[in-house]
Amino acid sequence: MAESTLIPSPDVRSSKAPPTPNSVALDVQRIRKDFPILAQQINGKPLVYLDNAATSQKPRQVIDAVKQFYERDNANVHRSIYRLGERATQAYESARQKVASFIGARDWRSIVFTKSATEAINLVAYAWGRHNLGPGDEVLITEMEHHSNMIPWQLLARDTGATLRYIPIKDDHALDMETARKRLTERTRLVCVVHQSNVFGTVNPVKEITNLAHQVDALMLLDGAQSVPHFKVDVEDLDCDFMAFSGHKMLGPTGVGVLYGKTALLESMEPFLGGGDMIRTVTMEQATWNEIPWKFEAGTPNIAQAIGLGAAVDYLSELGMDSIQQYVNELTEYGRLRLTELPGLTLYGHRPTSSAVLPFNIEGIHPHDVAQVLDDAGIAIRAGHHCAQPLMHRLNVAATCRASFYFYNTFEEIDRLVDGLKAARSVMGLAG
Ligand code: 7TS
Repeated sequence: MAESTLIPSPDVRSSKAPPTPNSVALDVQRIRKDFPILAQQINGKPLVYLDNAATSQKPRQVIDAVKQFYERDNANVHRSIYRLGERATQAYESARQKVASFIGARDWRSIVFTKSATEAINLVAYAWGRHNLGPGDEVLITEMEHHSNMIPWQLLARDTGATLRYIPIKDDHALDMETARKRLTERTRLVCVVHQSNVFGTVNPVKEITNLAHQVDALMLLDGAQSVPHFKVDVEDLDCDFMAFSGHKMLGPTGVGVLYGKTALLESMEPFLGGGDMIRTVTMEQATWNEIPWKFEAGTPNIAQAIGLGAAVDYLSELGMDSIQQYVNELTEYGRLRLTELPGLTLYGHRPTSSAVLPFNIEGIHPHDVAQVLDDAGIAIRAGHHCAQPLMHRLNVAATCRASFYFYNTFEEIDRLVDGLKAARSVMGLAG
């Protein structure tokens, strides 16, 4: 690691004093009471959950919405004339409208429920990519992508003969926009970019990239898996053609994700999966398709999970995305400041545009050992390649530790993390 070409984030030791805890309008102690899981002890110590980039915890309001659906309204959707069926359909479709308005989509028909961000991206790769791309066409992605926004394009290139190209990152871990401009040509048909990196927390200049993509008539797909939970994302303002995200990273249940797509595009696309509900008429030989978005929702959807996601959106909206963003920014900045107290610690990431995630390594300790020692202290962080192996390769490391925050985390929990890391150094016999 000593030979890594990485540059650590700019010196934060000289930055101003830590922010006053809870300096924005979030009553975090009250908020924490909504999250039953946070009240537990691990190994005799209060749980400190700092793996929010992997999945968020769920407030009682979301758990109750799912429970209430199963206890009161459970029936299949879009097919039953009886009351329960009507209530289930109404609740499912109302969740869709909540999601549409949460991301600034004018038309609820733009919202396709999938099982995850991963499935949403694959939907585009199959239902658009395999019918529109061939040899000579290019898909442009970045070196910063999660495997979910990389493997579907590798498979698409393999199956269609299209070429997959990359926007590299610079040594300061920001996207190399100069190269991006050069690689956007008339051959580029689709550009797929992570809005906020799950490894760095970097927020990429996606509006600028969308403009560049549209100048060469390429479509723009945003991976919003980390951004949508953390700040106000407005698809109309960004003008992206597609956006994928997951419910479970934004307080919702697992098993539900979203594909946003411009309606004209979705209408022009072939179906992804075939089955019930996605058809209009069927004969023994052929079929015609349902209207969007149901054309892309074959079979019984994840009804309870979508309803839970609707409750999650209500919860986030009530707190306010701007307050959430500001509080998490302050937590991240405080974490960054505190982490640099530790000798031998390298922080990765492009500081001015990153938040919510702190990736780091401590010289002389394997990331998995760090995570193990922290777990003994009740602190959950991630250690590994974060489903971004090419990025790890670029950083010249096999893995990193990663602490990732959400609005229910506290400044005291960051202090616990730092104490845990000091303990890890001492367990490993490192001086200082
Ligand atoms: N895109 C990004 C940027 C992600 O961070 C993730 C998951 C995905 C796509 C895929 O989401 P899924 O819900 O379909 O799995 N990220 C992580 C992570 O950082 N640790 O565990 C999962």
